[in-house]
Amino acid sequence: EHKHKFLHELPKCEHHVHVEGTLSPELLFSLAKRNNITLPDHFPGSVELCNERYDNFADLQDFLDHYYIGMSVLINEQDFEDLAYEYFKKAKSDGLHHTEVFFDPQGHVERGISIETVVNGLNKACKKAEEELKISTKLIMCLLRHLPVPNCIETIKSAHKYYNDGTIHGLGLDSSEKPFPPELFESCYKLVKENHPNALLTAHAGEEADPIFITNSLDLLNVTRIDHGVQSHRDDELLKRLADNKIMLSVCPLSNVKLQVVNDVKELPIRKFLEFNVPFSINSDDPAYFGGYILDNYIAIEDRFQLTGEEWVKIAKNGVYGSFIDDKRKEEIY
Ligand code: ES4
Ligand code: ZN
Repeated sequence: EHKHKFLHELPKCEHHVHVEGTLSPELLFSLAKRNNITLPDHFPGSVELCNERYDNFADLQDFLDHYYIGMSVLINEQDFEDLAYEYFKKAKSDGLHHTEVFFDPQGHVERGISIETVVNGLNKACKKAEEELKISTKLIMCLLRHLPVPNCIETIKSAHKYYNDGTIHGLGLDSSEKPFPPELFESCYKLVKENHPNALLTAHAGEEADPIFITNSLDLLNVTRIDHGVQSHRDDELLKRLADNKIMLSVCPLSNVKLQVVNDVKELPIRKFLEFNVPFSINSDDPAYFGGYILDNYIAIEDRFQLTGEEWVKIAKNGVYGSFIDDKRKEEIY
């Protein structure tokens, strides 16, 4: 049945998936109908036209322009629950054990959907997935870096109660990278760190931008993980630092191809990361838009790099070790 039985059975953890990026064209149009949403004229008008559009993103910004329109069909708590639970079922069928899910509250609050609606719906899906699918889940709130810092601060304040009651477990930073460097968000990360010292801090860095964005995210935002981080291969000192401090990179191979960060998966610095002992995990990012879920991303790496069984075990163990779960859960998974 499974051509890649070994990869399917390998215990996989996902650390980089945007729940809004799991919105398939099918679900998008069905929610548009259910919620009476009229999509703009320039938006692809069918599942087929969406899939064509998804093969032709020029870069990150071109993708994001489409993505923020797509999420406008998400209105009610039930929509968020349905969205997340569909993803959990699919990921489970790929052999996933644990997932840390990003969401963008500002992308919803700015169109009049309350953070309560978003978080309640997502949290219901998380609880159901833990009970029925026996996977573990964590929600990580991301700040949209193209929005003003005061808006980000307000978002954090509105989320304090969810950090306190354990519904939200971390802070991330996403959206357009190059014009909005990490140093802009120092006060945001400080606010979360001071109020919620156990929250996981992570940030998208070095997806399209220079490795200095990674260094500054470590130095100024105090993150303990880097999302993407593939540009780190241009700075050997940085690679040593990532290895020495066990900073895990959440790499997203199919995303990097679709957004033209690389021309082919074979250009990713996977061999260099292994050589330098930089921990990394393999992730889907926005699977409904980038042509594959977590197992497809593992398969893409295997097809290009023919890793040994030992190398795959090391990657899987690094993913478990780098997950935001307690030691008991880590042992259960591996
Ligand atoms: C994203 Cl690939 C990527 N990069 C930055 N922000 C994002 N939000 C959703 N996908
Ligand atoms: Zn991402």
